[in-house]
Amino acid sequence: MPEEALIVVDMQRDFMPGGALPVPDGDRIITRCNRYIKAFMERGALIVATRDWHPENHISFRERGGPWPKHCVQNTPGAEFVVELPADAVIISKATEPDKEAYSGFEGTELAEILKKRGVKRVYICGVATEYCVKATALDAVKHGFETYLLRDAVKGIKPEDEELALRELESAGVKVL
Ligand code: VGL
Ligand code: ZN
Repeated sequence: MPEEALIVVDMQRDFMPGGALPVPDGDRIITRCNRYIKAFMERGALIVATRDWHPENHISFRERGGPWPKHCVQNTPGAEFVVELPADAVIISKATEPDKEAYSGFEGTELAEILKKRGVKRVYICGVATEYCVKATALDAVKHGFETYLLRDAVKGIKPEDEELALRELESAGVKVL
């Protein structure tokens, strides 16, 4: 049983430059994420990829008074992964209900149960955006009792100041920033 999992958060087209809700320089961590995916596969870790997977009328969209432009709509090119995932990767779709927002990969999903069932004790996290979905996922990982590591060189935030605050908050919560 794998003791470790790599959780790749929301590495999707709409979060990259040119997408609907771009993370500045988000594309600069694609290669690093791909390298981590390979390295973790080679050491027998479970590979998990979360994806933002919104219905057309999601509550977080501006049309409904939410903070974000329409992004990562289910089964559209903007929702596609930009990283290379193995065939046996666990794909976790989140924020799939019209009236519920979910930044964390653990929120409203089976992720915690899947990790526990597979014997995972430690999780390593990379992806976007640091101060939103990466942060929420890492905080929930700690809450669920996983030893939690953040791969600093393979995350990217929307605003550098907010990203710094998020990293400090994560460290206070017990996340080890590598
Ligand atoms: C995210 C804003 C809206 C993220 C998702 O993946 O960090 N941010 N939806
Ligand atoms: Zn979203």
